[in-house]
Amino acid sequence: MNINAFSLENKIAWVTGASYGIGFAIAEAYADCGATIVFNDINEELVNKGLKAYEEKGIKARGFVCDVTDEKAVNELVKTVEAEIGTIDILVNNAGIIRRIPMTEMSAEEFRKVIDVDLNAPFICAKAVIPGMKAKGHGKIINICSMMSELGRETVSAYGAAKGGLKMLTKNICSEFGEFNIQCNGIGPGYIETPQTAPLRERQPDGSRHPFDQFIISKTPAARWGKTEDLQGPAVFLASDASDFVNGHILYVDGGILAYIGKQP
Ligand code: NAP
Ligand code: GCO
Repeated sequence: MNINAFSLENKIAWVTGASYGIGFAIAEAYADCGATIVFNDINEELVNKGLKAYEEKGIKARGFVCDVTDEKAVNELVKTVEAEIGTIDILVNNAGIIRRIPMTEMSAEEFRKVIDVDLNAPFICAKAVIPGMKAKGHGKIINICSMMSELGRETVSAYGAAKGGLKMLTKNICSEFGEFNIQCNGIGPGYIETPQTAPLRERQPDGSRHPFDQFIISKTPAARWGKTEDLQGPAVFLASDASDFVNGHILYVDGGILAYIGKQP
């Protein structure tokens, strides 16, 4: 087998919302495999924070202030990248938000906001990069889904609806553009230690673990939360030539939660 199939040399990767967290870890892995990194975040402070973090890792990334829900701004970003760096070979739709609110207490506006960032924006960003990928004859689109693409739980109705829709958007991009050698797959992280899940892991006043933290440990065969590094290998695989015949697939990187009924209390 040609192990260079996992190389990302001469590839341009755009990872959305990648100043820190899962997006940063994926972009770092891509850079380690030879890719040129482009990332965006929602404000200049975050972009500068990200640029500093990439620099500390020896990565020369290009950062853009861009709200992924703003189609005009997204198209401008892609146009600038294509003019100044080159056609985007790899898009990772990573930017996302969650609002943990009981459904009957959630406003329609709050629901729409989550759908806008977590589902509409991946559509906007994919639509922006596909023409370049078609012209170049290849492309990789990776949507960061979730276990909530498969399961529900209290207080995350908007997030689950968005991530379930993102799973199906992944399958539709696969269906519509596979003939142009564009592969669109998803990564479904389990429970990962990032700022987004920090509230679920906060120590209790008596120093004990958060009840939800204990719950996730009991539901995970690996008996631990995931780390962003756990996602790097799967993300490189889906961005590389090694996955050219993998399309429309959601790769769950969850330590086995989705396969496990949970440890008996
Ligand atoms: P995170 O720590 O909240 O980071 C998300 C990043 O996206 C932040 O930099 C955020 O900026 C940015 N962002 C939010 N809205 C944006 C917008 N409109 N335009 C541009 N950037 C925007 O999240 P994470 O834990 O790294 O998660 C990254 C992705 O993985 C998300 O899609 C999340 O749903 C998914 N995921 C996470 C887990 C987990 O356990 N952590 C598991 C499964 C899936 P701000 O700092 O301004 O919010
Ligand atoms: C939650 C968590 C999850 C994780 C992830 C699981 O509140 O249940 O935030 O949604 O972020 O999506 O795959």
